[in-house]
Amino acid sequence: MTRYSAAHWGVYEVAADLAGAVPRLIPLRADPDPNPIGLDQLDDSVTRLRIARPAIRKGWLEGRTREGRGEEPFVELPWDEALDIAAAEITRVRRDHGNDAIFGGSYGWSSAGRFHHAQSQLHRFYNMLGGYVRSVDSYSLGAGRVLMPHIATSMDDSNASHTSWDVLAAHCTLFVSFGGVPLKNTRVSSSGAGRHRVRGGLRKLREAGARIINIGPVGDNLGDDDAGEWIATRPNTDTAMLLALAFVVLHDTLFDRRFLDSHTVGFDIFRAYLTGETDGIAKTPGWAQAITGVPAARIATLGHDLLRHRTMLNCAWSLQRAAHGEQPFWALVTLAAMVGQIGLPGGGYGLGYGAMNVMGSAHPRLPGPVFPQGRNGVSAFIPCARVTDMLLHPGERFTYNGGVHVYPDIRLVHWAGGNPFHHHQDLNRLRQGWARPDTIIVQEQHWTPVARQADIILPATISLERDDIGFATREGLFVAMRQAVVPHGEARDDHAIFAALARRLGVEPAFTEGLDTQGWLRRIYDESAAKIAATGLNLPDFDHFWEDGLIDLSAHDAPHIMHADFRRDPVGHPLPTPSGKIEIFSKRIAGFALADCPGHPVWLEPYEWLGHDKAATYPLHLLSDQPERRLHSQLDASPYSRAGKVAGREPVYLNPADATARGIADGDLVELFNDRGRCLAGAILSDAIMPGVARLATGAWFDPGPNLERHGNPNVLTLDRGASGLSQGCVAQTCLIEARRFTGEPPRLTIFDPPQILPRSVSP
Ligand SMILES: Nc1nc2c(c(=O)[nH]1)N[C@H]1C(S)=C(S)[C@@H](COP(=O)(O)OP(=O)(O)OC[C@H]3O[C@@H](n4cnc5c(=O)[nH]c(N)nc54)[C@H](O)[C@@H]3O)O[C@H]1N2
Ligand SMILES: Nc1nc2c(c(=O)[nH]1)N[C@H]1C(S)=C(S)[C@@H](COP(=O)(O)OP(=O)(O)OC[C@H]3O[C@@H](n4cnc5c(=O)[nH]c(N)nc54)[C@H](O)[C@@H]3O)O[C@H]1N2
Ligand SMILES: [Mo]
Repeated sequence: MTRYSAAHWGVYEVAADLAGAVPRLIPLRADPDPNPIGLDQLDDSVTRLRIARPAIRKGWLEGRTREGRGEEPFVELPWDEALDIAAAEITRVRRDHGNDAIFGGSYGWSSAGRFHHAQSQLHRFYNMLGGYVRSVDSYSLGAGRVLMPHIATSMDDSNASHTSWDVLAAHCTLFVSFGGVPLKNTRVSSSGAGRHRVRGGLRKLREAGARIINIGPVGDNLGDDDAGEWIATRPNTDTAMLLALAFVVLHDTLFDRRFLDSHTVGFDIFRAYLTGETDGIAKTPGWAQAITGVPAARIATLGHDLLRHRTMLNCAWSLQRAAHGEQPFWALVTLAAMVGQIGLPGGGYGLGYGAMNVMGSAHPRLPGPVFPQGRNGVSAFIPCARVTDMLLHPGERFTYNGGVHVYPDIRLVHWAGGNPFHHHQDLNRLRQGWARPDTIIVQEQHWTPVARQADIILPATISLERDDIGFATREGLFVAMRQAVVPHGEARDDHAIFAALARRLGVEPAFTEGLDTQGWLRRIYDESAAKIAATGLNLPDFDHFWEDGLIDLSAHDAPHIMHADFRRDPVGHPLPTPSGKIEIFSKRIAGFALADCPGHPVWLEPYEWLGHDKAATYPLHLLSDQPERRLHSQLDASPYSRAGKVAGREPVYLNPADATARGIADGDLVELFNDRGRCLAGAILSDAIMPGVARLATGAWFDPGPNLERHGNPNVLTLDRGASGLSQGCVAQTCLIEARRFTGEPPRLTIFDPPQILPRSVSP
């Protein structure tokens, strides 16, 4: 019997059951392009940072202080005592302030298993108690998730219905991608990557003779063996480029309105803007050259090419993690509609072919197992990236998707399965907000930066220490994740932690429904299997699945073309927009009357960019992209992640011209800074990054020292502001900085040392 473990970064086989020895992980044999990220999950370097026992920050334990978060030592307690204290605090906050003083948004990627999904467990727990303040949307797609249902279809639907790679290889002759298709990002899929397909997909496309063009500030974004063409553009200016391409298409002899007339609404209002009738500015290639830095002739040639090929226009998600992030997505869909190939094989648009492994999958789309969360009795919510605003400004108003809402007054934060000291922008500002609630409870596996910022820390098991089911949309596998090792120390499953809290709070029967883990796994599997049976596909029963370990659905693969039904019959297969068509002009969005997101795609200046006055002081645009050797901050202590560091810090990629001008050589320790913060990084000089741009991946564990983050966490530099009044999405990619060589004595990294832990006896 083979044991398997599913993780966001891939499926692994757990090799050998030698008594006592730590099992070895090997990639799934069926995976043509395995991902090394997850192989070190049981490595000593990772295990030594596990949290062994419940602990409470000393000042909180002794006097309920708020000061000292992130600085004081922790005191270890027996589980029963820690749970009693946590339950009493939840009770106090509910009684004195109400459930809407509890923030359970708890954003983050936690683990891939469908039952032990920490947020789902947390949400169900608080729902049984009457509810909690939730968060909506994602850091990944803050602007996209709000915009897309108004103009085409939801992001979930879009992500699961991209034209498959086999169809692209057979039909597409021009693949134009803003932000490229960085293979590093396709290493993972939310809820578990199966077979890694994108390297092969890109290669087949290229071998079939398609031209592949990468547009953006980073040149090596088309895979390892695939040079492609690179058009370097200034960060955050893609909308201007897209508008100029639309201008060229509009004036081309091959431009044909038929698709626009039959499948879209509002083109003429947009056209008046494009030609300058409404604002006096024609969005010509010359106009765009001044903004993007791309020669007008290059834009014009590309614009004409779009109509002379079977063209797929794609855009990375990063483009919408920026000021006015709605605009590049909207402009891309609009341009694709003008080219007229949406719904044709190999043509149209893609939103994120390079964002995750799932994009372009031909595996069947099936309803997987879900752990039911129940109903939330609290209506207050925030868009997830407004967390610091909420903590700092209770009672203040914010706009979101056409409504006006008020930030709640949070007294208790309970986080499980996410790392805000990884994911949030402007971490120095987050620390100010984080100091305000009375109490912070964190459930974590490792002494991560967020674990160290807790008052009450409850240690959770990792996937390999518990039974679960792995399943991800269009990844083609059900995985029986059988426990492979015993839990570390006294770590407990998140479900067990919440069940124990629920017992103390009188809601255990509602929370567990009398089922244990095996009972739940059976139930959520059977529910999923019943839904799938209704589509004509019969899964084995639970016992056979559990015994076999894997269900491989790839025999049911089928080529897929996004929007094919809609193209064929827009009346019979309307889109879920108000008009049923693609909305180039959205009456609904126009009705929200937002200056920063009007009714059709527009160019709006980013809050910070290379064309901004601020660039005189901070002349480098910082891109903080997804890390190649990790999933966000997970497994940063692993040998694989650490092998990518330079001078012990996260690498920052600089153009040799920018580096030389600052006296920075390859391998130097550098300081990156702006008004918001300062961090160290290790320099890598590269011609694949355009002058004026710096690239520092996310995920180095936050290691704050006095006025200097020691490890290379870009979020001490990034801007914490909403993308627009529509979405309030995060704007991580809108950030100016300056760099200089670091000359002092390099401070020691401390974040990979476990924190100071005191025995119980020193406290009352
Ligand atoms: N500057 C900048 N910032 C960004 C981005 C960017 O592009 N630039 N990207 C953003 C994006 S797209 C995202 S999605 C976010 C990601 O942000 P997060 O999802 O918050 O990042 P992770 O490091 O994956 O954090 C997951 C945490 O959950 C813990 N965990 C894993 N499994 C379990 C479990 O079973 N139980 C419990 N209790 N805990 C568990 C892990 O130890 C880890 O600390 O970051 C965002 N931040
Ligand atoms: N290995 C690994 N893979 C991951 C993740 C991870 O942590 N590790 N995280 C996953 C998650 S949660 C998400 S949401 C996806 C995110 O997927 P993306 O948003 O696509 O990922 P990024 O790496 O942030 O950005 C992709 C590329 O966009 C380019 N770019 C940045 N700004 C601009 C711009 O203004 N214009 C243009 N044209 N290009 C720009 C950069 O060159 C960058 O390499 O990745 C997923 N994949
Ligand atoms: Mo993400």
